[in-house]
Amino acid sequence: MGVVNVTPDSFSDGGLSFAPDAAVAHGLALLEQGADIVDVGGESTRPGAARPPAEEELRRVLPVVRELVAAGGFVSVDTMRAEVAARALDAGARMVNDVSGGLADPAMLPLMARSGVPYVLMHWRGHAAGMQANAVYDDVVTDVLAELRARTGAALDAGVPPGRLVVDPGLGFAKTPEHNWELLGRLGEVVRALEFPVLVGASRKSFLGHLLADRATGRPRPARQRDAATTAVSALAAAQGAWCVRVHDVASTLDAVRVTARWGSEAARPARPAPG
Ligand code: PMM
Repeated sequence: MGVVNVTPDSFSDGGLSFAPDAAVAHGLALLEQGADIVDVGGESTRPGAARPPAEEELRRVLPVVRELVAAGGFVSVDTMRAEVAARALDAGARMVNDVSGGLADPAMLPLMARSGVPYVLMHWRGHAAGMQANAVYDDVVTDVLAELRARTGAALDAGVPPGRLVVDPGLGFAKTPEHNWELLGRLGEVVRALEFPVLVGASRKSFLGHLLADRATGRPRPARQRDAATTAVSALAAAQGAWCVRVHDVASTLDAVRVTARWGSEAARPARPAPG
């Protein structure tokens, strides 16, 4: 899944695709590189970010969705608002990526039940403005799994078909770098515990910047220089059974997941008989 942020303030690309034309060109480039899905979002979710009004989110997202659909792309809309999701689906989007897992807008789950498109339900504990204060867990994997199960339960109760649900541990959302690493280190456990496909969004996130901090100054690695690390996470996440990785640089991640798939098919082959 390639990321198309139509925001002036995204941490990872600093508003590079804010103009609709630039966002469309960027989305087309990601499709050309081999993205199976392009994820179009008009609200920055970085810690501390203020929310745009719904009209502004619609203004950002709809023209970009329309153009990418017209070009034949499989478009997902990254939104917490049912109204934005509904309008994006009308414009041809075929999937909804809701970082709030249906918590931000009570109209979202009923909409997902009616529309029947795939729905990504992420682990979330509140809006960006105050979310890092909620980064408190007894055991991050156990707690995230329990909260995700509560959300998938709510979605099923609302009538969302089980075959349409995708879950996401929500790296960086109300999580410290330690929490993110523990979720990744135990990703196999997360994948096995949930009966739904798992999406992982680690791309360019600040925990990678901290890991790769400059040895002399201690300054975190800037967001746009975290793609090699993201590629490594993509390969490892795929090896642990992730269904999808959400990334800014599609080309490098596609290579990584192809290597992982080839490696995995070899590892799964029955042992060859000993020579002679
Ligand atoms: N991260 C961001 C935005 N949307 N959606 C899902 N499902 N999972 C994520 O981890 C996720 C997301 C924030 O990152 P960005 O600013 O690079 O888009």
